[in-house]
Amino acid sequence: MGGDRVMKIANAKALKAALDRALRQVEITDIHTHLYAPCFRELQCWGIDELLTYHYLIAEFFRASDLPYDDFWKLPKRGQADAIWKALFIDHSPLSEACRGVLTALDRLGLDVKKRDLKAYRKYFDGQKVEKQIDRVFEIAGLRDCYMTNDPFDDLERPVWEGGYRADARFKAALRIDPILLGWDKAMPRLKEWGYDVEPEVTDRTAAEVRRFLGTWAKRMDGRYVGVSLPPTFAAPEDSVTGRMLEKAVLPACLELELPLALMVGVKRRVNPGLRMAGDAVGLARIEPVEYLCARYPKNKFMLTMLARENQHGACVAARKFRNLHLFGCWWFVNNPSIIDEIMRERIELLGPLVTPQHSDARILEQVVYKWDHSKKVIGDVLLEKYTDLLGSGWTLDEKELRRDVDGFFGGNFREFLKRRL
Ligand code: RAT
Ligand code: ZN
Repeated sequence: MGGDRVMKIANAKALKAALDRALRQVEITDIHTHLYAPCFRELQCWGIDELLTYHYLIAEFFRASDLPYDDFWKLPKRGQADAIWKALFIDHSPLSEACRGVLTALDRLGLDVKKRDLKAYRKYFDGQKVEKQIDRVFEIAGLRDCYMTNDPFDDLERPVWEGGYRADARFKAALRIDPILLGWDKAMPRLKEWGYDVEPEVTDRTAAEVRRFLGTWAKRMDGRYVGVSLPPTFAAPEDSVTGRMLEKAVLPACLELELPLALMVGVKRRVNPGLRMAGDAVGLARIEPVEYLCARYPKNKFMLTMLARENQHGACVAARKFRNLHLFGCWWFVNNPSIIDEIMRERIELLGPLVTPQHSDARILEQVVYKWDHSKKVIGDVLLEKYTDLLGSGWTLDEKELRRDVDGFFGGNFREFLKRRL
């Protein structure tokens, strides 16, 4: 019986008000983005021309225009943005999620979208300094911090890590290892060049050297997890370079470094190469490789997000079976209100509150504004329904408990997972 008595939530109106407050005040940890800390300078994309030339919009542009691909790619960034603005916002209504996102971001930044005045938007962004813009965007989006995607094979990013990196608590590192697992033929010569004694085959020596490489980079970056995006054909166990590298090098390194491995499964790269980065698509993956990894490596932690809508249910069931598996995000083609709604329901119904329902995948700074605005709305609506059902059973709840849950959904659960002992 402490003096700290918290009022129970008494009725539907109080529930809605408490939930709205919790959602408004929650400080979000965005666990997968392509944003960069300020020291990476021009690697961080921001502003209206970058927003308009986001690869989601480029894919949509080519459906609305008959401009040949190469002619588009030859245009300067502003020219590309002009073409996209005209095709997707003026000649057609900007109804898609990616188009609506641009408008939400502009609106929340205080720009008048009714005017459809691209020149005025450019003028506004031209007058901003990126450091200040980061502060402003983080504040509007309600972001406490985010995880970057950090690739040691990226020739623009690597030099910053090797000299000039300045930590910023808002930007945490995640070591991205796609080249090691999916492009060993190209990664191998680079590792050799950097002084690692590696060969095309995953010999014991090569695996040990890859572990050394991962350890060096995880420590240099203070990486908080290791990540890879995988094709729908991803298999484990598998008698292949990928399979051997995963089990002989990556998982032992993750265990030793106490870092989870984030599996992002289901992307088919370059289905339409003419679209470049916008040409990736989705395929149905199998859940068995994830189950195998979680069962075979119970001391390793795994994070999982899947790209196909049809894979979401299986992913929830897998997460029920393995406490070393943390589900996160509605990734890319499933980051749409109708699908977020469905996935959020599935996850809550099968897993209760212990998931991370969303990450932004933002590449352009201002995207976090819309990605979180739109997702919070959908997640909030589902939560309202679920808490209403809960109160309908006769259960009672106070605002502190509600906040605990909401904080968990938007970052707390992930932090708990990172700390969890297995
Ligand atoms: O969502 C995206 O922007 C994709 O292009 C990918 O980067 C994907 O999220 C990934 O991390 O592989
Ligand atoms: Zn991503």
